[in-house]
Amino acid sequence: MPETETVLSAVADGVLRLTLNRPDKLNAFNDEMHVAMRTGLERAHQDPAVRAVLLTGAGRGFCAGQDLGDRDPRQGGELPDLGRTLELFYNPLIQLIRSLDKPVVCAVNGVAAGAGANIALACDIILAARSARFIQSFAKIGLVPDSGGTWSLPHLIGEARAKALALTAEPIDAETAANWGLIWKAVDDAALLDEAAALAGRLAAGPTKGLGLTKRAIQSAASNSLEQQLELERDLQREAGHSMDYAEGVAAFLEKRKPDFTGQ
Ligand code: LHQ
Repeated sequence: MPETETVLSAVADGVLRLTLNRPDKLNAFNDEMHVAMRTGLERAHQDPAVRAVLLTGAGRGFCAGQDLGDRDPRQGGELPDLGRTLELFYNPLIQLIRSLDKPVVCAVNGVAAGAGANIALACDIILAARSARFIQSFAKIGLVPDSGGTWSLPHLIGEARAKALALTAEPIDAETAANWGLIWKAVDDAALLDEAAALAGRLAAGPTKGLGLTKRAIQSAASNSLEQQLELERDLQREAGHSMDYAEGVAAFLEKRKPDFTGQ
């Protein structure tokens, strides 16, 4: 894997930590950073040693979305095809997070704006520093929320709040985001990374197969009827029941000891 500076990548105890690393730009995405994120997430898909992902940002911000200097309309010439940018970079990024059959924890360490906010929302469990803010900045520059924002916002917080956030671009703080159900919880700034790392570590030591199937089932609920969902649960439970971690989990329970899950 190429060692890139725009995304720091390290695996320890089953957790792949990806740290967005353009702190001077509040970790806004340029093309190089997109490629580095893609590489990191593809590794998460392929490497059995990776059993959970922790995504965070370096410096005072989490991510300010697209680097607007990279798409400067003042430079003249042909107008950029932003749809192409989504097709090439943002859409595959969101799909890589959602389709990963391992948990993705996001530690939102500071401001999350534009696509940066919606990348955070695509993760499975989101913790945010109390000082962090979530901003659907798109309206300020005449764009439409992307990176799944127009899907995740109404699903998570309902149409009324989704529209207000997207149309006004008003920031909300971490506490409000947690109270609304946009994220899991707000954490004291100093405790954020330790708490998120501990959570990711716990998940990485868990029954990876079952956790991955659980993620898939919950994500399927948005487009399934109850009947379809019950059938899906049947199929996924069948698969989970054939995992070694199920056998280990039950054995450990009956033997009154801690389970030693291998992820198989
Ligand atoms: C930045 C950025 C940034 C460059 C801060 N770019 N430098 C998809 C398809 C294709 C194209 C378009 O976009 C998309 C998706 C999107 O993400 S669109 C939304 C793009 N993001 C934004 O509109 C957010 C822009 N940033 C801001 O509004 C503010 O920076 C926030 C509210 C995030 C933070 O404000 P402050 O805490 O006051 O920090 P700051 O504004 O002073 O920023 C610090 C530095 O970071 C500053 O650079 P400088 O050299 O002056 O210190 C900013 O220019 C730079 N920066 N965001 N997106």
